Amino acid sequence: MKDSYIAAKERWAQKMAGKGKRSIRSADRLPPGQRLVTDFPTLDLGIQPEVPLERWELKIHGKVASPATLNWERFKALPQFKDVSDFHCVTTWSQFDMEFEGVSFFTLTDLVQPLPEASHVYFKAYDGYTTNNSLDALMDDDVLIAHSWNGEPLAKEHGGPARVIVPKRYAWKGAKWVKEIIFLDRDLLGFWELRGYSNTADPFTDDRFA
Ligand SMILES: Nc1nc2c(c(=O)[nH]1)N[C@H]1C(S)=C(S)[C@@H](COP(=O)(O)O)O[C@H]1N2
Ligand SMILES: [Mo]
Repeated sequence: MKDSYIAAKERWAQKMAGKGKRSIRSADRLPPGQRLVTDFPTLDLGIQPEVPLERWELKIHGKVASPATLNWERFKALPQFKDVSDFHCVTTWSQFDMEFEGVSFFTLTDLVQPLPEASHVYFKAYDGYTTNNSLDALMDDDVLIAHSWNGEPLAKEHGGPARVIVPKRYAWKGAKWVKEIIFLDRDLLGFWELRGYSNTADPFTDDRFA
């Protein structure tokens, strides 16, 4: 078991126990080339799918021991996780102190049990969008599937019923209207990753394009 994984899960356990530390403010908090906004812009492919809660499903499968298809009731019955993070879009806007609530990625991996060969994760969304992440990038204390933002159910334009939040990556790495989470034993590029965007997408190293 990797030390970085254990450390991240420990930080997450502290947050789940209500003892997590808030992100520390510093002069370096805004990544290079970004400007601060407060109006949470929306970005999508021009489609904002309407997914009624009674038809919503999240299918989690691939290289896992216990695949799961969650309906809304089962998803909301999982341990709930609230966290505050900063949000960075590759089109140069960032917004600080975004409070998202949902189900943490650690809770999902505890549920489906990724197999040892699982190394990457591919996300599919209800609008046809796809994106990918390494499993390492997701096994962090701030990654979640969010259904609420700043105390309100996530609006449709921001990916409601539920979206993925990966704060340490540019925001295109988090699928809005998430529908499927597929664990893989190899990498598979998503929509923007196939179109010239960086596969690692680290805002703090200006890592925008491949
Ligand atoms: N399903 C889906 N997810 C998506 C996108 C999309 O077009 N479809 N756009 C991505 C991009 S480029 C960004 S910056 C963020 C924008 O989230 P927001 O519209 O809530 O600001 O969602 C990401 N997730
Ligand atoms: Mo974006």
